[in-house]
Amino acid sequence: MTSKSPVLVDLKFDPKVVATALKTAFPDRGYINLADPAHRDRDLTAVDYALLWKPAPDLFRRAPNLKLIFSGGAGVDSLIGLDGLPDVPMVRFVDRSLTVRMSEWVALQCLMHLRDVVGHIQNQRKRVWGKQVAPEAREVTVGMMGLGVLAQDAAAKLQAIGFNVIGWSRSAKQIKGMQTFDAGALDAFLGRTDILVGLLPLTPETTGIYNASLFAKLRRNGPLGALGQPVFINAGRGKSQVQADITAAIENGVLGGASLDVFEVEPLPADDPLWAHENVIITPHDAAVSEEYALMRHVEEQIVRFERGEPLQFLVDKRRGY
Ligand code: NDP
Ligand code: OXD
Repeated sequence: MTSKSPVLVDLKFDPKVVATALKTAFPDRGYINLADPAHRDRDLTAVDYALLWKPAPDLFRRAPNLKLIFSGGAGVDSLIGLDGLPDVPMVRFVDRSLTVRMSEWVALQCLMHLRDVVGHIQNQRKRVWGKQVAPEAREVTVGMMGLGVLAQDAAAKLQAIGFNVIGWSRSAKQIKGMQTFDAGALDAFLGRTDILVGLLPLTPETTGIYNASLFAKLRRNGPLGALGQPVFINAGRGKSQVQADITAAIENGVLGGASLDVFEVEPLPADDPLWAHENVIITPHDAAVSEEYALMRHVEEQIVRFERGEPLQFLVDKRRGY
């Protein structure tokens, strides 16, 4: 009987959490965890599988016989384009818990802006009784840019709250209860959008897509109460946004507010002007973190499928870039 290949793990997550999750993972094949000093110098030439998030630059040279690569996250932009990336299938992380967390974050941000939570907190600190009459969610249109796994779940939850939700994606889609627009209909989509939610992967086409010209096409004088201007929310990738344009749009009133989980440079530098804007909500790329136990289970399940000759799930189309 041939022995099973261990799983090579190079995840730039919290090393303690990864080590704990690995204790019970891959019992019949084992693993090589490059974060563990005891594993660091192991021979990787016979390894078939690698689970990666921001891997070491020499990883593909040290592990030249990989058959399958797993992304430690839903996004694969940090893997695609890496020097030496072998031409083997790549599986990304799609997981219930990650999806649910993202939907919670998106719903939270939409409600924060709908109900001007920041304004209320400022009033509270000043002991001001500043009553506001917010629009109802149904009066507000949330436009989702990207209609993949995460955006579709978030959209359903926003609809349950009452928002009117529309969506835009590369290929045309039919989704119950939602007006959708394909790539060629971007301007029509933007012109109906009060709260823009970005859940796009980072590819050459989506780099810098959230810029001044796009913000200027969002619906103006919409129902967003005290704000009156559209809001931009992004949890996709930071390099899809032109950050200087967001700052300018907030300052010149093209945008009434923003919620950003991702940034051109992470961590967001301490001197970035976005930190200081009262109507910008910043979270440190933690809208939906990968849960390590679920990640290991997902990798195990896909390896079992692979070894049985069954089709893999959540395959990345490397040509498209996501
Ligand atoms: P999916 O691959 O399921 O969906 C991507 C969507 O974007 C699809 O609808 C796709 O269109 C659309 N799209 C891609 N390129 C274009 C384009 N050029 N023009 C128009 N639409 C485009 O991804 P997920 O929903 O799982 O994840 C989305 C992204 O969220 C990830 O790539 C990652 O960057 C980010 N993310 C962020 C996290 C965080 O904590 N902030 C956590 C997890 C993910 P089509 O349907 O036609 O293919
Ligand atoms: C991901 C992320 O892509 O956490 O999963 O950003």
